[in-house]
Amino acid sequence: HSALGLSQWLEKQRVTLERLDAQSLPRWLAPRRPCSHKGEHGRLLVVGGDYGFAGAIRMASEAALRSGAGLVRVLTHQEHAGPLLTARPELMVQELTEASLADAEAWADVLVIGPGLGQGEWGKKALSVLRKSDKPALWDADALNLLAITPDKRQNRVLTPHPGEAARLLGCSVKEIESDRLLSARKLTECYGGVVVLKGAGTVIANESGGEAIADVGNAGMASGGMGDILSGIIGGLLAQKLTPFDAACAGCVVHGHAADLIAHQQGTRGLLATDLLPVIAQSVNPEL
Ligand code: NPW
Ligand code: AMP
Ligand code: MG
Repeated sequence: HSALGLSQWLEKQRVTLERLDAQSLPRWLAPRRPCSHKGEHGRLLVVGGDYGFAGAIRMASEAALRSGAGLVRVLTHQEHAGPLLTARPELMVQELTEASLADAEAWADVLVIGPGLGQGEWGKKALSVLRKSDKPALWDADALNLLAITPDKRQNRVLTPHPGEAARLLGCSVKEIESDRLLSARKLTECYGGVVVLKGAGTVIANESGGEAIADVGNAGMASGGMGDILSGIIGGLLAQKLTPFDAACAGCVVHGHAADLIAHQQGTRGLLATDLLPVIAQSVNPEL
């Protein structure tokens, strides 16, 4: 991936953190047991996709399937259910209602909330229900914007802010976040607990017990809409496969960036689409090949 420039850039920034790249993947992603079954690979619930953002929930839930989650269930608006099922019949899609949310929360091993959730009453209500759950969870996008308004702290949660969301969570500017990305990630774990994935070129992963690493993968082709929604699905899918929150975050960032690098080597960075990653995630998540 050095041809894509990230490694040299990290070198210049004098980054001293543990650098994770495609070579690291086998430590988290052992080949599957030949006799395994779908229940063993986890039940994941993905909630979001308000009007105007239906693509986000599709990208997150498809990425979760491609990262190997056993079963992926989606709760969204009724109008988005049909197109989602046509695109990806492997998904189990229902309208988001009080009853479906209670049922799906009880069914799931892991929860992903935020992609395209919006910050209106619809999204707020879903988040207020799921924040009472003690199941491992990934919060992204609007779940982070809502968390900034009503903060809490907990351990078994992965937060995946981009610098704009991180600035909202810490009540500071994007410039301050970017001036010391490791310090920003540490402050975020201190305030909110769990694992923080501070996204951007050289994504930083940190937890409160001092686990810290940087993803030395990815490229500027990833600076395009939907890329973060794909990452949420990948990390959610890995959590469902019982990786610890810190390992799921580290492995997920590497799977994501490595998939984008495989594509960028073929077609360059400009014009790379988030959905281009979907078929390549399977390659990235099977490092024994
Ligand atoms: P600026 O001003 O652009 O430079 P928002 P969002 C800043 C859904 N999506 N470094 C940025 O700065 C998501 O899931 C749906 C520095 C701006 O201030 C969410 O639910 C899609 N600054 C919802 O849309 C595809 C950075 O953050 C702000 C930065 C809103 O999410 C798109 C922008 O962020 C999208 O995923 C960086 N690296 N990155 C779909 N197809 O359905 C960001 N900023 O206001 O949180 O909006 O990220 O687009
Ligand atoms: P989001 O802003 O939520 O869509 O997330 C964007 C995703 O793309 C994150 O995983 C970022 O780390 C990644 N990304 C964006 N720009 C770059 C870049 N220049 N180099 C590497 N990764 C990037
Ligand atoms: Mg995002």
